[in-house]
Amino acid sequence: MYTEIIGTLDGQEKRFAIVVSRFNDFITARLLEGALDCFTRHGGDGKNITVVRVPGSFEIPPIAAKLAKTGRYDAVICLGAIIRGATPHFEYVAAEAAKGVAQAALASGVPVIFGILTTETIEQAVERAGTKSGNKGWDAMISALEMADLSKKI
Ligand code: INI
Repeated sequence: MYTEIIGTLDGQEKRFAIVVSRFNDFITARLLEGALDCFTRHGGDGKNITVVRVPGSFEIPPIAAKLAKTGRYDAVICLGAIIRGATPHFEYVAAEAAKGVAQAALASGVPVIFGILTTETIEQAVERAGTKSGNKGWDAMISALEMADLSKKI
C-alpha cells in the first residue's frame, strides 16, 4: 500500500498570472491564446487571470519572481519564444530564462511554469504555437493547473 498525491486539472477558483514576452509576438500571442483557452476549458474564469507583458524572454524571470512572491497567485506561467537565428545571443537569453524561471519557483514556493519555446528556426516555433506540434501555451496551462493543485495538497 502507498499514498499517492495527484494534481487535478480543475481551473475553478484558481488564480494565475501569465508573463508573456513581446519579442516574437507573432508566436507568443498564439501561446497566450492557447493558455487562456485551456484555462476556460478547464473551468477557469478569465477574471482570475492577470497578464503581464515584458520586452523579451530575458525579462520574464524577474517579473515572474515578483508576481510569485506576492502570494496572490496559485501559479505563474511564463510564455516566450527564443529563436536561434544566426546570433549567439540565443544561448545567453535561453540559459538565463530557464535558470531564472526555476529560481523564481524555488525561491517563492509557488509553481512557476516554463512555457518558453527555444527553437532553432521560426518554423519550429510556429509548429509549437498552434499548428502541427500543438500549442505549448496550452501545455503550460495544463502544467500550471496540475502544479497548483499539487502544491495546495502538499
Ligand atoms: N528575446 C526573446 O524573447 N526571444 C529571442 O529570440 C530573442 N533573441 O533572439 O534575441 C530575445 N532577445 C531579447 C531579450 O530577451 C531581451 O529583451 C533584450 O536583450 C533586452 O534585455
